[in-house]
Amino acid sequence: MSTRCGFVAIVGAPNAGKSTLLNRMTGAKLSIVSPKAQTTRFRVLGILMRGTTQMLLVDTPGIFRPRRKLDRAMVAAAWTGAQDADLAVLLVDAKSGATEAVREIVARLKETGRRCWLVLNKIDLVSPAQLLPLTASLTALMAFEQVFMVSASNGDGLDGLLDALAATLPEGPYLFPEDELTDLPDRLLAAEIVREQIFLQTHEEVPYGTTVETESFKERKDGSVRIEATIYVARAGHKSILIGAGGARIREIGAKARSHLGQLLDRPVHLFLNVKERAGWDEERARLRAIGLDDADQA
Ligand SMILES: Nc1nc2c(ncn2[C@@H]2O[C@H](COP(=O)(O)OP(=O)(O)OP(=O)(O)O)[C@@H](O)[C@H]2O)c(=O)[nH]1
Ligand SMILES: [Mg+2]
Repeated sequence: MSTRCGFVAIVGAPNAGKSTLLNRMTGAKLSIVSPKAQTTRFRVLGILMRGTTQMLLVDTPGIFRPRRKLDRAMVAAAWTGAQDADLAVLLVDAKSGATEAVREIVARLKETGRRCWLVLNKIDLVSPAQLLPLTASLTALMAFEQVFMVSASNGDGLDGLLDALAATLPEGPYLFPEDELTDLPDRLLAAEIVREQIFLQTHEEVPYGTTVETESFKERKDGSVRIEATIYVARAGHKSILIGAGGARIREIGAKARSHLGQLLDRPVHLFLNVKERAGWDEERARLRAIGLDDADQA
């Protein structure tokens, strides 16, 4: 029996719902999600079996005009994801529509000459009458092979999308064991879950000026795991906001992240967070490497 296997990169503007889509399609929490733009910072692989097809779904950082080294590495990681894939899926927030940011991405996708499908997301937020003109304005810019309309949050339209993806990927052997979900190491997952809480619980510049690194991850004899993580902040002011009055904010970040990680790792978690001020971390190679942005992404 012949099998199929291939990479599908999910690309788009920040906040389009790419990570929500990856999680929904794989049925697992692999990539963190928040209502804020620029949540995802590196490529996240989700492995999904559908019949005799192994789909390798790649969530990528939102594409925007980068300023900092961190931003440049994020955007470069997104384009590398698209470049390395058999197929790119451009995810567009149907509510925001064909914004300038989306148009710029389409122009660049067109230049790459990659196979590309258009997927309109968040259709639960718009009236069906708005979808046709939006599709028309985007397909006028580029010849997408196929167009789908979905809601990553409630799952509408995803079955059709998954069936079509499974059928279009090239024939070939599976590249990963069939029961594998991702290649994301637990240490990185732990840091990401802490960062997700920072994105959910702090505002303005604070989440963008923050990175999280797992310092130690130790399995204990009683079956629990002890995790120590450092939160680097770019400014002293951010440190006091993160810690909060009497340590209330950092306690809440730790409590939510610990409970979430306990579910994901399926065992009790002891989580210790340490906040350190480190001006310029977002320009430091070592910090970027620690979150999986390799040198190739730092052009
Ligand atoms: N109503 C609705 N909200 C959605 C849908 N998909 C995603 N969202 C919400 O949109 C916001 C952004 O979702 P993410 O999945 O983090 O978006 P992203 O494209 O990964 O964003 P970046 O990583 O910042 O590029 C979150 O608040 C999601 O809950 C959808 O289909 N419908
Ligand atoms: Mg994301």
